[in-house]
Amino acid sequence: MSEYQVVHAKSPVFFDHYERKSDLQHQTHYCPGCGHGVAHKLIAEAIADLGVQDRTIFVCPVGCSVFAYYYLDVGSVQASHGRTPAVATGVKRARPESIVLAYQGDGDLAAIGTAEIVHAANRGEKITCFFINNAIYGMTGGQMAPTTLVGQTSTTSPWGRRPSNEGYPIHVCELLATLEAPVYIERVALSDNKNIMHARRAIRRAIENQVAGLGFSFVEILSPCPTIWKKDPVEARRWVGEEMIKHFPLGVMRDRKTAVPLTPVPQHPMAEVLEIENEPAAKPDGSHPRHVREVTVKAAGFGGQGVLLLGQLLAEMGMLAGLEVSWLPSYGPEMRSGSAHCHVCLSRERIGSPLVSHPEVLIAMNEISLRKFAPEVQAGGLILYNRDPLPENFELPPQVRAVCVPASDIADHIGSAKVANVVMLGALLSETECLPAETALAVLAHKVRNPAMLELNRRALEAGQRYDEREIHVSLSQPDGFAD
Ligand SMILES: Cc1ncc(C[n+]2csc(CCOP(=O)(O)OP(=O)(O)O)c2C)c(N)n1
Ligand code: SF4
Repeated sequence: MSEYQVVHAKSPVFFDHYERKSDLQHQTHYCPGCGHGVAHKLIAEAIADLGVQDRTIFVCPVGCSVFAYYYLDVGSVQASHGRTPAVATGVKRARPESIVLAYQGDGDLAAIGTAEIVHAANRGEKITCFFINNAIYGMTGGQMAPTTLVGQTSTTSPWGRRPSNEGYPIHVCELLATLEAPVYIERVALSDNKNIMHARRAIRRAIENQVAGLGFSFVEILSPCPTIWKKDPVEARRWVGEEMIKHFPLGVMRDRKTAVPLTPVPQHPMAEVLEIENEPAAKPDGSHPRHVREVTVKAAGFGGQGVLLLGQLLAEMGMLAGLEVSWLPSYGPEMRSGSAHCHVCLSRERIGSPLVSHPEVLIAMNEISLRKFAPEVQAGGLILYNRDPLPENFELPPQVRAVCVPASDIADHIGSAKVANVVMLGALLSETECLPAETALAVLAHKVRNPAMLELNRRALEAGQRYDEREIHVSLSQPDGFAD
């Protein structure tokens, strides 16, 4: 009878099921013998043991480990290729109490994102970076990486890496160890059980440093990639131990118990930086100024029509009203007459994404924008069009209302074509009642310093609101898509 019991349990930091695939939800997408799976396991165990699951944010890279967020039950952010340390910097600075883990492959970290890792390390960001060095670009089929060994073949170096043509492999740990700020740098290997246990300690140490509020910690993990190396999992591990370690020696290259003292940068509240007075988020009874829960707007037109400014005005009004806001501009290289549009969200709750794919309100300052963006408007949504009537052969999307407000003509009449955007703002406020007009006046008074121009803006706002009340031309499409 056995005197001991083998217990096999998955770390609670892993999800119970991996929902990426409809079947085999207990399996990751990694190839058999891949180092990523082992590295995930060691990281998950360290997070669980240190009791920081609830405040960990994992920044996923582009590469084979792009789907790490399907496995680790922690906060996740997906960075674009090479940018993981930059994204981690932003997250850590915005949420200093969180434990931010950046994770990258060698193509991602040492080629595409060389600048990001060097500067994050040099700034001594209080983040933890894990660097999976498998000497190759795995996900894209085996191109040469900066870490590919001399003589190692790859799809882009079929003759074997030659220093005379491709340079020598980059030793990232040694490179970062020339910088002042990092507190911890170590290279480990997933080559055999002894080294894996060593990697486990290093990973834990690098996270512990962050829990203790120390600075930049970095662990390079030499890792097998059996598929691209065309070896079976056992051979691949052996190759890590026999070949990779020869070229990338293991060991601790930096270990400071305290961070290099850097003078902390004072952080100021956003309202102070923007020189605005922030009203309380809600009235004492918990209600907000208007009934708005969330309004999403896309404003589009030619460059020069003030659509980006219109979005900014709305966003600043939202801020004044204590709402969460976002403003995302999009424009071409032309300063004038190119197309421009912006996405605006006003919400009582935190905004997940500033991208407005299906706006409730489209402000179309020209026909091109109307035709381009109208199909995106949500059912029950509204289009404000800067002309009366709607163009011929234009079909409103199902259950969308269009209101024609010739804002440019009205602005000309007032005395400046420049205020057409504010006429539209007036019409928007009166149509949706999303925010009170006084908020618009307060924002305009803050933005427009010239008294004559401010007066024009005030009249434009009023004209937009009044026009909406009097001469409005409304078209309404039926659910089947036919305008009435
Ligand atoms: C800017 C950019 N360049 C190139 C690519 C294509 N790409 C996707 S993954 C990848 C290689 C990733 O290799 P590595 O970082 O070593 O990770 P591994 O897959 O080996 O884990 C490349 C080149 C991309 N998505 N974006
Ligand atoms: S290709 Fe290599 S790095 Fe990618 S999952 Fe397979 S073994 Fe892992």
